[in-house]
Amino acid sequence: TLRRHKGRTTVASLVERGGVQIARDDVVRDEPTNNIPDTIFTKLGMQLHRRNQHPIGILKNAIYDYFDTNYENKFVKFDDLCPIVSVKENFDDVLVPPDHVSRSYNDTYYIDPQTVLRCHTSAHQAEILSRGHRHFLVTGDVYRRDSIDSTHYPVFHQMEGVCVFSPEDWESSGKDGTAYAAEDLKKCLEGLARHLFGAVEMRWIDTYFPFTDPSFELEIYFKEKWLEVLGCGVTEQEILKRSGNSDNVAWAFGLGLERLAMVLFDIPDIRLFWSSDERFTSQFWEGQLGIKFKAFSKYPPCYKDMSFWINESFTENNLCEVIRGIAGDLVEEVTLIDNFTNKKGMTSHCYRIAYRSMERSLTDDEINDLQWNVREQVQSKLNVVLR
Ligand code: FA5
Ligand code: MG
Repeated sequence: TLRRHKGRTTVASLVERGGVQIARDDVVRDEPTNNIPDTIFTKLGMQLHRRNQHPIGILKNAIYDYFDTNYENKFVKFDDLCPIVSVKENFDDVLVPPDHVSRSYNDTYYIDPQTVLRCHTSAHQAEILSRGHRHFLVTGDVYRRDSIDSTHYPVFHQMEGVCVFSPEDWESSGKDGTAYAAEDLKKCLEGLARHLFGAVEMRWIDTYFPFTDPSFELEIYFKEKWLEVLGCGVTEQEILKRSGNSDNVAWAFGLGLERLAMVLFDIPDIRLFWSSDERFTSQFWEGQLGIKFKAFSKYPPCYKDMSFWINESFTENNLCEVIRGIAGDLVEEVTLIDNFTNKKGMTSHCYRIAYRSMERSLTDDEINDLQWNVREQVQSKLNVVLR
């Protein structure tokens, strides 16, 4: 493969990642229109959800089983759609307003101004509906600029489910289409949670999505906290109308597969899904849902604090991206621990960075090196003033 550095070359290099071919042009990459770092780029095509021995793949197959059994194999499955999609597919087609924050370069990875790494599997809803499908599941890797902690990672996996009803489905129920679909949706997902977990504490939260109304989130009680595992709702009529379903009603959901797998297999940190350490990978077996992960290490974390005066363009996502660019999966958590504004109106933030390897002990030298690099790049790339 051709790789170019610096220099104003216009030759794009073709890079292939697990069947995904993309033109990669280092000139374009250096423009602000492309905000995809190498740590993310190298995840394209890994497709953890298609590995039958990996917790994400095992979970996907278990959810398939639930739908096959309860819906007589009606749900058509897609798990190999390209994660590189148009802005139209990712946002416009699911009615995300033009000024919605999720469209910003701070939240989404852009390849160019019209092309993104999908930030949700909902990016495929409209197209598949337009092709005439009425029951389907879409599984895939999704990408988001986000904060750093044990339940957030910039690449994760979602499964989308869509189910379309026609008037005859709800007319005999005495309910209107929306009420019928909302009730069916909750029943379906509660059944799925029981299929996966048996007894588990869960609760529904009302929320907002541009593409559904009403909208809900399901939370599961895990390690003394409520963990959000999915978003769902009754599909906005406009989406159905555009796809030739004017008289119909539908529900849709988007599951966070890592979140569910963390609960199911007792996996304490989301970074572990990316581990190739045999002590992780060898613990899971195709088709086996009952396995509880045995932590093979509790290496000590190391905390480093860092304070700086922010500027107007400072965002926590940018900070996290810089830190991850240097420390990769050695960074476990980034937390704002102090925040104040002085009399001159200058705002100072203090962040605590937790470094910890899942696989080994880190040396003091190694951590000091990382932290030194982080300080330097935070200063130069984010234009903040270290204190
Ligand atoms: C969505 O992505 C909607 N597209 C879901 C949806 C589909 C709603 C269809 C209605 C109809 P949300 O941003 O809440 O919603 O993400 C869905 C799930 O992905 C979350 O509940 C969570 O389980 C998971 N998730 C979100 N961000 C992360 C992250 N950074 N790391 C790991 N999992 C995440
Ligand atoms: Mg509405």
